[in-house]
Formats: sequence, C-alpha cells, structure tokens
Amino acid sequence: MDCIFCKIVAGEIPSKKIYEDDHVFAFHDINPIAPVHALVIPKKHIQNVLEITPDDSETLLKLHQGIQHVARELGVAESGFRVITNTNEHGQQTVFHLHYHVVGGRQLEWKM
Ligand code: D5M
Repeated sequence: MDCIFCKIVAGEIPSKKIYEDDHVFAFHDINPIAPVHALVIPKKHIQNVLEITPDDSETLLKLHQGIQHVARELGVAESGFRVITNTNEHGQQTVFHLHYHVVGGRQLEWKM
C-alpha cells in the first residue's frame, strides 16, 4: 500500500520517533505548527475517523494512552495541549492514514 505513514511504521521512511507499542506509533511532525507537534497513529492502516469500527476499540484506547505518553514525554501535560484529527477535504486531511496531531508548547488560540 502506498501510504507514507505505513512506511514510517515499517521503518521504510525515517521519522523522529517518540513512542511505540504494539498498536501505536508516535513521532514528531515534519512541519511543526507549534514548539510541540507530534503525530500519534495506529499501526493498522485506517483512513480516518470515518473508518473506525468496533473492531478497533483496543487500538483506540492505545491511541489515547499514546497521546497521554507523548504529552508527558514532551512536557505539555500540565500546561495543556490540543489533539486534532483532520478529516477529508474541508478538514484539510493530506495524509489518509488516521493520525492525531498533539500540539502545544505555547498558548493556543481558537480561531479558524
Ligand atoms: O497532516 C499530515 C501531517 O503529516 C502534516 O502535518 C505533515 C505531516 N507529515 C507528512 N509527512 C511526514 C513525515 N515523513 N514525517 C513526519 N511528518 C510528516 P494532515 O492532518 O493530513 O494535514
């Protein structure tokens, strides 16, 4: 499958890894929008939130535990951070492998 994030999980494309377990891979975004900008992804290829099924319940829990780990590891758990998953065209999704952006390290605003 020609998916850049599957290739990162497989180690075929280099990444700055933060965390990995049996279900989840986390790494620094190549184009950060804040001092902390990580991506937390399932190892399983899921296109986006619209494709999550009940079979993915364990993966979803592990993804959220991965987010917790990344937030603590990168020092933003106390100060706060934002979790974003862009979906399809209006959401400006560019990589069609489910991923959660973990963004923080500065005061964020809520403007679109
Ligand atoms: O976000 C896709 C995100 O993926 C975007 O912020 C850039 C990031 N990206 C793309 N390629 C790489 C590699 N090779 N390493 C790290 N980060 C990467 P979206 O929500 O789909 O717009």
